[in-house]
Amino acid sequence: MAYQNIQVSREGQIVTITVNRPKALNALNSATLRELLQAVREAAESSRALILTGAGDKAFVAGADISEMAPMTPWTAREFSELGHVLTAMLEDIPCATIAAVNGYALGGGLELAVACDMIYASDNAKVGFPEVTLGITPGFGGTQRLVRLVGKLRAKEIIFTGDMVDAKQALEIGLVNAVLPRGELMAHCRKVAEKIATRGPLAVARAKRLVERGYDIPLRAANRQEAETFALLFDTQDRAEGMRAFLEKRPAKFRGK
Ligand code: DAK
Repeated sequence: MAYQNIQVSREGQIVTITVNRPKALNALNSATLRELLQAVREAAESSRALILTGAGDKAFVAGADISEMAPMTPWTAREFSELGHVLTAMLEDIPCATIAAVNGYALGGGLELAVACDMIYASDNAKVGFPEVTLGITPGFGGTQRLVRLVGKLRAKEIIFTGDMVDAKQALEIGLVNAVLPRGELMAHCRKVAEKIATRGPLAVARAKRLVERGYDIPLRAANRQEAETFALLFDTQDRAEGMRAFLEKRPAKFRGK
């Protein structure tokens, strides 16, 4: 499919999706959200890892597109918010690993995309935050709920209530990003992580992702039961047999996702 607002590239098992509206600092309008939905769905079916980033050297995504939001009615705002919720939930639900390469501003809806990814790596010039309250609104794509789960209530409320930006170093200190890289090294680092994950057992990675995501919101004992069941089920797979045989034969495993 030809996209107007994003670019999609593939290297082996890794798909990179770049939000490509650099003149608007890659702000998300509804057309971009729809294209992202389509591209993420396709990547989920054909790849082991997905890297999400922004075009240019200034921004990952500077939020929802304010010029599109300004004339919205409560009803169209609700529809817009739903699109963002479907996209962020899809990033959590798909079996492949998702990595946000935050190469500059990740604000509002941009940070909401990042915190829905499995891992976040930031360039040293990155600035993240939720400026929604400066516009008289709240985050609308799940940001309040995902941020609090990552950094805890005190820090989440400070970020959301003040609308202040947090720089890359502070973001690392509070556990909002996995690592900070010099800006020229960000994409290479993300690719390296993605390539490593792509060599691991794909069923195991997909199931581990699901266990972490689903287990978070249910009691520990129920989550641990799910873990035990998943662990047992994977013993029925060819990949499990291959992984253990490869270890005993002192060679790299060749996983087939079966
Ligand atoms: N939307 C539209 N255009 C944007 C934009 C945005 N979010 N961010 C930047 N731009 C545009 C600017 O208007 C400017 O366009 P021109 O004037 O050149 O035409 C161009 O990008 C370059 O921006 P600046 O000239 O401002 O660049 P600076 O380096 O001076 O400043 C900045 C960079 C990131 C600090 C600044 O651009 C900025 O503050 N941007 C806005 C950040 C922001 O407030 N983002 C929106 C967050 S709110 C909901 C659904 C969703 C959401 C909430 C509720 N429901 C429906 C309930 C989500 C909301 C958000 O994401």
